[in-house]
Amino acid sequence: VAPPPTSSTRIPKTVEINGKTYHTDSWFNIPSNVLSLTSRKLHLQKDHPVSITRKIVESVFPAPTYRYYNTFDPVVSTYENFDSLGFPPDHPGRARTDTYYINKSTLLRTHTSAHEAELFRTNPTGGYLISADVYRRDEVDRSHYPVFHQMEGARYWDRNKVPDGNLPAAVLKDLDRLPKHNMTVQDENPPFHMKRNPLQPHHGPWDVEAVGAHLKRSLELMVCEIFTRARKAAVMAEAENSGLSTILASCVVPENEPLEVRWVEAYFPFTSPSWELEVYYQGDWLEILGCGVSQQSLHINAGKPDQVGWAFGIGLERVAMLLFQIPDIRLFWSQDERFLSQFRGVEDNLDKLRPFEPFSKHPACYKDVSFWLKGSSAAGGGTGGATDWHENDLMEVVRDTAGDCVEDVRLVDQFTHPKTGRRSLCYRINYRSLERTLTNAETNEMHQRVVEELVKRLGVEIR
Ligand code: FA5
Ligand code: MG
Repeated sequence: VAPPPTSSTRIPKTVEINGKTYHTDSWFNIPSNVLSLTSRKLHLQKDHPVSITRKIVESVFPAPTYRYYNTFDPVVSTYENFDSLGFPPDHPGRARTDTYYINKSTLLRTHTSAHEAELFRTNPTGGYLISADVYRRDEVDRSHYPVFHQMEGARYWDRNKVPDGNLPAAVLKDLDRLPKHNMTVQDENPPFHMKRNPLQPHHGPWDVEAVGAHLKRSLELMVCEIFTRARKAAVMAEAENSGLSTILASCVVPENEPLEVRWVEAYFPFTSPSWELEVYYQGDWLEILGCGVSQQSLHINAGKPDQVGWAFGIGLERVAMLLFQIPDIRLFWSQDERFLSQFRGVEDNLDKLRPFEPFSKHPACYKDVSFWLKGSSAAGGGTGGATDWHENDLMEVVRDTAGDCVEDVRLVDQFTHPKTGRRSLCYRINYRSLERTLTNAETNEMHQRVVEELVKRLGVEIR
């Protein structure tokens, strides 16, 4: 049953995305600022940090084994994005609070895995990489944006085409051909029979042992490549800034203490077992990708029941932020020359890669908004309204109204009236432009509009 439309969006009859027209229905929930980003394709914009990052990842997964797919349209069916991957009908990711729908059966992909079922059927080689823009309704802060880019990879082997039908032997032989690295890897996970991550009925333990080992080494090599380049860039910049010649600087790039990574058990409906790879970075473990041994049902449904292999998905912005030391995810969308010019020429010559140098940081301006939720009064007849509340709706109103002038939005206080049962929330909005200093008058006016839109679209009552 289609829920009523979120009050935050007026529904046009049709929308045009990348030259194609789609009919909407009551599921439609895409604000115009998000629609307008569907044509940007940062992963294909030469010398954009997202594109440079894509190239570096591609270099670790070479053709012809891996074939590259970089131009898939962001509009996919609900079936492709969820059902084909085994997402249960009640999976929270399907909700309209989390996903941008054009209509009930058509949406903006939330991940590159939406193309997995099709490529398992049609890709002519033993592996592939996809890079693409993906869309999620989400919170507002320096590492979340409703549009970001993912890279998906897969590698598989056909049981009937390997020597003696010995799949593990063939996979281990390929593993042996991969380069070694000197990272410190923590991996305490048993290779299979984990809770929620059972050995699949079509796999023997040695299949999983071998495929998992190939997967892990391949991804460790990728992370090693990225971090080695990031370190080299930082050292070169430091040397240049202190007046060393670049030739001399390139000789002093140190052998740093080995990079530390760890494998953590994870869960995805379309892999078993599944893991996430975390990197120790500036004192914290940072998740950078999800992966696992592909569910055999996907290969079977693709008409290739004898294929066995692995898949992963990585966030390109997250990697690019580390690689270039980019502090705020909004910067990727900047058309400001002071941003773009810093990366010119890097895609063709990765030795030119340097950390991003922030242009002057403009002052922050914090404004609070406190309100009672719609219909949350006991006297008003129950709790109906309060249960409709979803924070992402507020985030979207803020983005829609103040655009990229908002750096983050945080819940700072909440309160339920002991007698009436009404619920009150207080959010703190940080207004800060990346490109200029906002005037007081401008910020006040913007905040005023945000408050008015919250009342109009979400029916809250300002305190
Ligand atoms: C997925 O999207 C799975 N499709 C990944 C996968 C593919 C698993 C194939 C198994 C096999 P997840 O939602 O965790 O998983 O996202 C994967 C990566 O995308 C994350 O590790 C992170 O690097 C990046 N990512 C996720 N959400 C965001 C976000 N809001 N902003 C920036 N990067 C994000
Ligand atoms: Mg994750």
